[in-house]
Amino acid sequence: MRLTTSVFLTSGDRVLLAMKKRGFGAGKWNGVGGKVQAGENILDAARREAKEEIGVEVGFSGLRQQAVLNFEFKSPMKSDWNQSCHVFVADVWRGKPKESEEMRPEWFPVETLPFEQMWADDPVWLPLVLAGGII
Ligand code: 8WT
Repeated sequence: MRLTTSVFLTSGDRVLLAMKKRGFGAGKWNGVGGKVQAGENILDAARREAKEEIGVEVGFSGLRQQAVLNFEFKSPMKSDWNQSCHVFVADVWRGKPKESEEMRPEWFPVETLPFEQMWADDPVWLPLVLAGGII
């Protein structure tokens, strides 16, 4: 199964989500992240995607891994979408989140997340992760 990462920056009671502007998941608010490349470890992938997608540098020590989520598509035609997604939360980073060609970042209060414009699975696990839970 494909390895992916998802990183959520938090600041007090707010979380940074990013609107995916194109490709897989376009039109949804998401963490930043994506596919782990060949020869790359998961932490390096998480840091690379944060830099590429919103221009922030997250140190290794700032990234807390809080979930591993296995997304399995039941349709054989979509089995290449299956992914093992490693979820990180970071409250320390360098730089101001900025828009890229792929992502438009925005802060949301953790109590009012825009679930109607997010993946259907997010309400199941994201509040638990943002409350500090390990999944
Ligand atoms: C999610 C990123 C995803 N769910 N919550 C995702 N964040 C249902 S498949 C799926 N990518 N892919």
